Amino acid sequence: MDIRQELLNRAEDADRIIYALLPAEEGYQKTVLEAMNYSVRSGGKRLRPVLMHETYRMFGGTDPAISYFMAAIEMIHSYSLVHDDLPAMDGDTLRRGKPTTWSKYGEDIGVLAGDGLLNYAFETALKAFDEDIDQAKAIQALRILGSKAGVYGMIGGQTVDVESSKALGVDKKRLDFIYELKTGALLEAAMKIGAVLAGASDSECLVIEEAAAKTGLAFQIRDDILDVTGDTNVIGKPVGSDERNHKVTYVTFAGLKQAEADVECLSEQAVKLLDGLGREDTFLRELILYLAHRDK
Ligand code: GRG
Repeated sequence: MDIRQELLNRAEDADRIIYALLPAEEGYQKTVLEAMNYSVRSGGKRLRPVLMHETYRMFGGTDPAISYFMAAIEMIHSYSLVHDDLPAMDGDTLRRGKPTTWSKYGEDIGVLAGDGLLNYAFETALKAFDEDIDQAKAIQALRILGSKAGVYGMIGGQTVDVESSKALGVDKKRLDFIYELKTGALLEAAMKIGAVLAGASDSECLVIEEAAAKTGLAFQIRDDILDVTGDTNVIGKPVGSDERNHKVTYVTFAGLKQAEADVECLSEQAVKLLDGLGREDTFLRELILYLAHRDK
């Protein structure tokens, strides 16, 4: 399987689903709607909806209502990037090779576009209830989405990250906490929601959550490595920013070589967990291994 091409194909499928659920750019509030759609449409690997869809398929899910959750998780991911780029946080002007939302629309609209996307994500996920869907499973999926994106998930991780980069400093335990929540939580949500909606058992959902956590940690360590060894033209944002901002990362603690080895090991552990479920899914397996070696 050409995993790179296969991921592109599936990302295109995800794009079609997500774009169809974006809000119309009309009315007095048109500017914020445009900025929201700009943020979502500006590219990205669509990993979270693709992981969700594939986990759903792995457990035999076929219902199109999954689409609303796929779009919702990408909207939440996009909002997190929009807010992360704001001057109050990283102050970045380039993402995915394009101007960041705030640098194109202004800081005020940047804040509102992020807020709008977060809220619209839940408005979109709730549309699943208009379809013929198992309501108990959809409620469970909503709970996962809310908690993994919230203060006990991604926002919590981002908070500790922001504080650590200011004054408090960071030790390895704190860094693990940040990575688990800031990056891992949303990947866990993606895969767990796929599993829950497809009717996986509680124990299967736990295995998926653990595999996703390992994938998330490997993904973030790879991100740290790319900030040292990556190519700006490929990544679409400046490299070397961690060092410029005196940011302590996994590479700081482990060094490049060990970090590379740990990414490999975590990805293999994630794949082993999936294999243990006894459900054939070559794409998911290959994707996790590919992410360990990604160059963007
Ligand atoms: C502002 C609440 C709030 C959270 C921000 C996601 C995040 C938390 C910050 C972005 C910066 C960062 C390095 C996050 C770690 C996760 C990560 C590597 C995000 C980038 O995800 P990709 O590579 O992005 O899937 P694309 O562009 O492909 O969608």
